[in-house]
Amino acid sequence: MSAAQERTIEQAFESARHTYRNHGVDVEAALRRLESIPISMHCWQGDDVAGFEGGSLSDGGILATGAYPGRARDGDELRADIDKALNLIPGQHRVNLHAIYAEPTGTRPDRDTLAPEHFSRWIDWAVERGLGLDFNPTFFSHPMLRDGFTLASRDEGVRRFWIDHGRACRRIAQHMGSVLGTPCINNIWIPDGFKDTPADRWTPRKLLRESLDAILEQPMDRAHMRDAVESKLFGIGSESYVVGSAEFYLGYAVQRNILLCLDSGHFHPTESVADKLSSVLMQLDGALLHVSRPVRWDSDHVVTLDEQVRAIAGEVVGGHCLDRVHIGLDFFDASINRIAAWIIGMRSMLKALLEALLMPRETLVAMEAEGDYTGRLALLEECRTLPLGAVWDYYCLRNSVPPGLAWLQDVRQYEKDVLGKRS
Ligand code: RNT
Ligand code: ZN
Repeated sequence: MSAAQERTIEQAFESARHTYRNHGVDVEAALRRLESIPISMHCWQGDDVAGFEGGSLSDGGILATGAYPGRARDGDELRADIDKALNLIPGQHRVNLHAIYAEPTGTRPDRDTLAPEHFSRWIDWAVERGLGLDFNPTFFSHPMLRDGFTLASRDEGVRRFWIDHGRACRRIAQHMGSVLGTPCINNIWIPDGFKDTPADRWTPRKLLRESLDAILEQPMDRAHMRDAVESKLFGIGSESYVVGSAEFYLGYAVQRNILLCLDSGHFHPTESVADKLSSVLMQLDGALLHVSRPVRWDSDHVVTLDEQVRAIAGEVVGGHCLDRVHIGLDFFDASINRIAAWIIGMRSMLKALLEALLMPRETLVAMEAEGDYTGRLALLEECRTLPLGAVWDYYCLRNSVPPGLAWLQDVRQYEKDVLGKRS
């Protein structure tokens, strides 16, 4: 970046700051706030949710499509790719792992006997970089996923295996959180469900409740780990019935006082996750977000600055619940450069938060309170064309990452030097 380009960005920022100030918005305060918001970047975009277990079994109704070259094949490659991405994203963030990314030395333990030491390489790496970690048990892509069922299976042996996996993962999360000094969120998502019309919707849900109770039995220190549960509407192979539905987990999270995970691809297309936040947070301490981009279905496209993401950011910021809502991303696109996918998704989420922080919220709320809905609509519409891009570029500059599209060149170079050499 030349000195002249930097000056142009600074000038545009000065002018933007002026514009926002005229709307009563303190841009400096917004930038400081944005700097303090960590986004949990999901490791699984880097390898198409394959993991390191070596099996080729991709199961459980989630599917990465595409065959773009350069997928990370082991922990060293995945960490190098994550490093590359994080270097091009402003701010200090977190990394979200799954149990399939264990790196045991010697014989590989099965998932029910995983332990913290199997993640020591991830933990050392996170310590070195000052990164927080989040975690997920992996209830898919495994032979013990029987006929589409895990924790809700009618087979006691199957349930037992997955309960032990769930327990092991909570211990791993607790360890990660205590070493890193920031609570590790351990999110449970299971694929269980029926392809076709069930005759009995009750038994699997009873079994799921029992299994979850067994997993959560052991009390853990909330300063080190937090439990979350993630619902789903349908999946590939569970089109007619999903055991862990939205209502099931909402009730369960309230009853157990744990976090509810809202994935933006897991609801009917006209439902709004943004709207759900103020409802669920009436009863719950906190929520976890899996920000995703469903295209016609739960397709897990790369997050972009679309209406849904902007609405979510608007609610989290406007509802003053940044400390209660943990923001994570969840998408996996194997048809484009995977590092670019992370960067586009993370930067879009941050732009959405910045936009929300720059809203003349007090004015809007005052208009609403006075019944001035005309003014509210007019101002909201005006906000769409405020100079967000100028503030964003300046934010990148001051956080020493490339503004605008300048990061892409860097990623293309890495593709040439590193990704292109992977077979
Ligand atoms: C699946 C859920 C779940 C997974 C990840 C890999 O529909 O969204 O969160 O995407 O755990
Ligand atoms: Zn998800």
